[in-house]
Amino acid sequence: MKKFFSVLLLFFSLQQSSVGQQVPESVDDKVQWFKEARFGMFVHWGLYSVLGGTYNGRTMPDTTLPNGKSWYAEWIQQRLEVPDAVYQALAKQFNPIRFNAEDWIREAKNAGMKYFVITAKHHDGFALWDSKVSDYDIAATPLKGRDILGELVDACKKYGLKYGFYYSHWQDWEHPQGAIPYWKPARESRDFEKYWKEKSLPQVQELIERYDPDLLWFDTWDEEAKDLINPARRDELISLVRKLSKKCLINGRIAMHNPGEEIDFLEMMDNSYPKELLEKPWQTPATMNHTWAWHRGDFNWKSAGQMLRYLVSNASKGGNYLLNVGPKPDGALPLPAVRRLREMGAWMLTHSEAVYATQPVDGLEADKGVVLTQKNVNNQRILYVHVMEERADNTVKLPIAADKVQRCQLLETGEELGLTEDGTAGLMIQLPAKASFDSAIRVLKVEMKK
Ligand code: JFZ
Repeated sequence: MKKFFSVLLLFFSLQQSSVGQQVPESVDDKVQWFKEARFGMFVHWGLYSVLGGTYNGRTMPDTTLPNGKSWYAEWIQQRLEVPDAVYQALAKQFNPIRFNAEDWIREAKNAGMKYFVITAKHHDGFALWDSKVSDYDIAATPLKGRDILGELVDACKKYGLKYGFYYSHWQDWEHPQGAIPYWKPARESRDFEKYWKEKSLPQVQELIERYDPDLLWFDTWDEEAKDLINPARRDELISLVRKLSKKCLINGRIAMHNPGEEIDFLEMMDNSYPKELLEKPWQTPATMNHTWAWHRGDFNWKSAGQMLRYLVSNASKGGNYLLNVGPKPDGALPLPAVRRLREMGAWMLTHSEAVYATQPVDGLEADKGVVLTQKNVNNQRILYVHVMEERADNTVKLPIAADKVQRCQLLETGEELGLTEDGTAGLMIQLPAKASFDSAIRVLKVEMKK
């Protein structure tokens, strides 16, 4: 009987820990998954997706655009000066009949992604969930009654992905006191505090209470944000998040110019890749083409191989790669994006052990076009040599002594590779014949002697 009870007790405590909110033991602990994840999916989806880069016969980029360069589809309201009323009425047209949360998350999972971040509210101010704070939200669309974010969260839980939300805490083009782009004349009463208190903070609170996210992705980038998102407001928002969640990570763009010490990870500039090792965990948000949200006229697709090289080179510096997809207004993912996700996933299928939970290798110079990651498995050091370019002589040099190496294999197939000592230069590894590869990156697995 006693035994029965203790088994019962054990059963309940196990239940507790898997069902209830997992409470990390230390601050460091809660960031651990992020440090190991390496690859995530970013999604920009909202009313701007309905326009897909075109308004009133004009398609971005357009020579009349202010400030030339970016023609992100999610910026169309500003870029093509869509009147507020016209833009906000797009809510009635947002009817994604092909939206299926599991389809999206399965693509992310199969690509090898470990987390998912979606624009709960972008700069336009439209909330992708039914917000008590504002009527400018999903409830104003034909989707009324559907909980899009909830469906995505459930799918993430089902497929084992961490999840989080982009929330534009600074710019809000709908709220009369939300911040707007610098080229617009300042709003009459610049009572940002009003917006902050009645929309920004309460919506962040809603997102946490309703969906219990693993991370929040805040966005500031402009000089102007410095005054509005000053250290006091930054810290106010951070304390709110900390008060409501033990696990929710906060990114550095909460206050890009002065993120402070309390944030959990750094956010690189868009599509930018640091050269050196960084103190904090970090990630690069990146696009597959130019735009973030879906744009009918953006054909600047990067190849899967190129994106894998970004992913791996970030991993070699201890960082993550948050790769964006812009779903169409009907909820389908664009096919060029899907093909790239699947190609990347095919590579990850046989190479992910060289990516997830690896460490950078400091102080070991590899050949040009070659990057390194490493991990310890049962006290054995394993070095992964990512060969990202064709090698003229089909060999790779490594500055380590041959007698330190136990075994060197091609990761994908397990084929053992020939090693020769290359005098003082170290080790010369012979790659298999080129003809046997069609992959963007060949990975050598070098097991070091214990
Ligand atoms: C911001 C948004 O304005 C954009 O729509 C998108 O959501 C992106 C992920 O983030 O855009 C930025 C932010 C920072 C820089 C450039 C664009 N930056 O620092 O170079």
